[in-house]
Amino acid sequence: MDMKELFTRTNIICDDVCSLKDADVVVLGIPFDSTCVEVPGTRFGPNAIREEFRTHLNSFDPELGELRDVKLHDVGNVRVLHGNVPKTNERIFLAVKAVLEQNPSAKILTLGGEHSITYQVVRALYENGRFSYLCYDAHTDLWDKFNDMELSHACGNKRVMDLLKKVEVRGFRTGEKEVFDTARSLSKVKDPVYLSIDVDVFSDKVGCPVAGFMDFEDVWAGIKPRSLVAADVVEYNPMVGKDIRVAELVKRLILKLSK
Ligand SMILES: [Mn+2]
Repeated sequence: MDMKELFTRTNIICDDVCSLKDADVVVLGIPFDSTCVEVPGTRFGPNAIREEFRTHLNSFDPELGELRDVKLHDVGNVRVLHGNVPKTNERIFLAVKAVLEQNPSAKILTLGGEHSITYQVVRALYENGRFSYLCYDAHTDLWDKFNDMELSHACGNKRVMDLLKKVEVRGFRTGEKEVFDTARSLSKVKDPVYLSIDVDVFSDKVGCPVAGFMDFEDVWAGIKPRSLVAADVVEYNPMVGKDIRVAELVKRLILKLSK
């Protein structure tokens, strides 16, 4: 499949400042939420984040610098097949591979969509180099199967763990005893890391809200010193309401990934 079959570019985060080949940071949206069991709508996350990014944010950050100086490219949204989990997963994998083929050193920032998409991005990046996996999530996402499905949003961290072994989850505060104990038993991972942020760690504008939240700036304080190979921001659900901290997080991640 070529880029036009894999991506739709009707809404992009900013006017492109450089081509895909020359970019340091590549933004990629995955508007998929077909395994969601609580509040559907995270499929609207990627475009909502872009819209809020363009509407509310200044391009300058006092600590991280100027966004206009970043060699940034938004490749658009993966053409997902709603309701078809296996085929969408395969397409996500191919889409990330297609980006890496044109720009092997690109730092990819993925906008979800539900959390099941993360595993496919990690799988595609995995052949490009070794890294650990750090996840912020109110849930452990360590189920082996959920609703009799291995590729559910609730199994994402488990699938990544099957592949990478080195996995750490932070901010989890709900779950069955079995998965909770597994999450607590995980060691701290070393850099470099793939960073996955489920927005439910600090927000209730999500697909599966959990009461009690980490402070947004505490989450950022944990991310700030890390060395990142790539990142994703998932589970934002603009159908529940707006939370512009998500776009703010995306802005900081773009600036950080560009360093
Ligand atoms: Mn979660």
